[in-house]
Amino acid sequence: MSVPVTGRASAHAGKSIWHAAWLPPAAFRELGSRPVLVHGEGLLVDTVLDEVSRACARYGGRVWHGPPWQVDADLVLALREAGRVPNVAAESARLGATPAVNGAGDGALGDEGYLLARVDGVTVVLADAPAGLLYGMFHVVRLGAAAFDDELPARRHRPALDRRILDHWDNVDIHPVSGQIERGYAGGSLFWRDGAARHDHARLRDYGRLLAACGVNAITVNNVNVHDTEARLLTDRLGDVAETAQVLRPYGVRVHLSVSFAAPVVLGGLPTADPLDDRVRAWWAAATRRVYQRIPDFGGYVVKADSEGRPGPFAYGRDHADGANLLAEALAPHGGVVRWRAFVYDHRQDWRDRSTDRARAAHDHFAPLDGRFDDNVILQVKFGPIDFQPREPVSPVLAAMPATRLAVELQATQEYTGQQRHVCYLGPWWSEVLRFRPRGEAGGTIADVAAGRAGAGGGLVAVANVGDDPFWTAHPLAQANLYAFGRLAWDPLLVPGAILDEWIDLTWLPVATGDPETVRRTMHAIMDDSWRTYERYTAPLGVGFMVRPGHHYGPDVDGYEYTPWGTYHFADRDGVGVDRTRATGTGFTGQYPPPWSEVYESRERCPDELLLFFHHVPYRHVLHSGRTVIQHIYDTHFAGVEEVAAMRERWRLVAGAVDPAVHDRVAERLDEQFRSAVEWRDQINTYFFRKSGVPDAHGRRIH
Ligand code: GCW
Repeated sequence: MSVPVTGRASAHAGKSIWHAAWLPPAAFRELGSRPVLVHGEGLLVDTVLDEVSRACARYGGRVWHGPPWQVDADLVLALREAGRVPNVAAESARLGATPAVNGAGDGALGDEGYLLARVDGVTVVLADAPAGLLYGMFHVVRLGAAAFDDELPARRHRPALDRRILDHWDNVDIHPVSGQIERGYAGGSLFWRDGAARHDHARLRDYGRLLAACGVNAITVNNVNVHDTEARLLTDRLGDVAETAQVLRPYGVRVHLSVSFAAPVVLGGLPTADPLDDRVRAWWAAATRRVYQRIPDFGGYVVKADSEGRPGPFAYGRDHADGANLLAEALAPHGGVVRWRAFVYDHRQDWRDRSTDRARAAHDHFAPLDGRFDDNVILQVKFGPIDFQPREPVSPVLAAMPATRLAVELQATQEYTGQQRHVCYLGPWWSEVLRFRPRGEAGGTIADVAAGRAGAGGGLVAVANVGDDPFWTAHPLAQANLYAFGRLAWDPLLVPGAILDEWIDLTWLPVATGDPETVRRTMHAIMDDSWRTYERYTAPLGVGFMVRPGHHYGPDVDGYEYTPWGTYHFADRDGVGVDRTRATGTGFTGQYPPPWSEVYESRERCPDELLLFFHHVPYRHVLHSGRTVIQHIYDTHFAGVEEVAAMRERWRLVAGAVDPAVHDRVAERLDEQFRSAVEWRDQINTYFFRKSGVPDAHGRRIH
């Protein structure tokens, strides 16, 4: 038997119907079938109450909020500051009179934390602020029946990072090149359509709900490439931003705005946007004051400056610190931050010039500025030195600026990882990045860098992968990337396979599937290793790109080789790869601290998967795996295609066990993934066979 899983919004006849993603009504079955007590006041407490009430109406439970308090609750959600809880177990937990709770460790719960415990047969969530209660409630939902198990350990939960943000690259107008959403693969924007706000509050609210349930607490509503109409969101179109903020506020999601550095000129009519000019400073101060008048909890600005043609401080002979501090000064009185992007490089370089190296650019520009940024500046750094490739080393900027708040930027939208036509679960890749220790085993992780002191660092950001597609992410399995992003931002030490289990449990509920265990096994078999599968059939050994220029989908080995974009592989008849060593190459390895500066410098010690990122080697160079580079290329490309074929088979076997609409959508995408993987394999293998003249050791067909 299979039951379609749609959101409550399916009731909105005539409006779009969308998939419930990880919050179908049945996810609330356990909570909704019990007596629940909610104690406390506030906007987000009202959200909790609303969620619990709807669940109880559906599943036969009851909810109490305020007197008369005659209730033996199974679940108590209480704000500690609201005073005495009319439930013996919860009250003793609140007073710290319960040994299990006291054993759960000390420490304040903060604005978003909560304590979850099972006390004398009652499940208790305590928080010090309404957002904590909301996150605690979603934790109970995640646990399902286990939330009411007497074995549930008492624990305090706090996010490791305060800032957990999704940047939407959405345009208000349909841009002639980048469309409604730049690098968007899931239909139109949730916020904007064809030059105007959409006002689709039901859908937006559901989006906020999905975000809160995985821990995301902020979004940016427009593209970092700020075009003319979008620039005006800061001024005369601010009302649209305020409206979005209002819809998302009950779910604890704050709104940020991408702004143009040239705003004082294009919007304010000033002759200059020079960051040291007093008129410019006054203009930003006034504009920002107006933003906070309309949106008191506004998060802040995002700026892409002097990057890929965007305006910036260089035009006035100023540097990035001058530029960022200008906006920081305007935001500071209101508690806002400016996220200044470090994605700055020369996109008009001469491919003949082998000394210029795009990988070096962010460090060259920003590392010397460490210590010059104001406290409310966050430097937002792409996780790798190039551009969201399926494999890159971690950006050395993240180890070079101890006196600056740094945010790590990931890309959930799958620009370079299959554009939501290919299955590519990014949890394992992000986890690897977050656990990387740029100073070696004795030093901290990238997650520590993003967390800063006590979580107050720059945080974790991802470019969003959702749109108005009924499945939110077009590929239904790409929802897992959004979910995993939120969960990793909350706790970077979570294990990607366990996150996937959470997502599977919430999304593919037993009531909706004929055979939950088979569905779970199938999901894991398809998704666990899907990022590595993608890596196998695309550009090899960390060399990157080899995609079609412009739209970046599908293979084109030399597509970028003779262009100004700085993404080259330098394949010739003898070998392939980019020499980024200090000894003979661009010197990029010198931007890393030890031990990585030494490890990457050495052809022998460099990890196989990054060899061609750092070294130009002969085709017969032998990897740690024992295979030659050329044989590795052939083997992985044949293997990658076989793995996709196996995914497709597995998916066929669960037809009938999942919602037919979801099944069809995934099946159609897997067909395309298979076609595309074959194309990648054949172009890459043929290219390197023709260049090298080295035959495949196994005599397989190469064209
Ligand atoms: O990867 C590149 C994308 C651009 C994007 C840019 C950026 C928003 O191809 O579309 O522009 O990165 O991160 O600014």
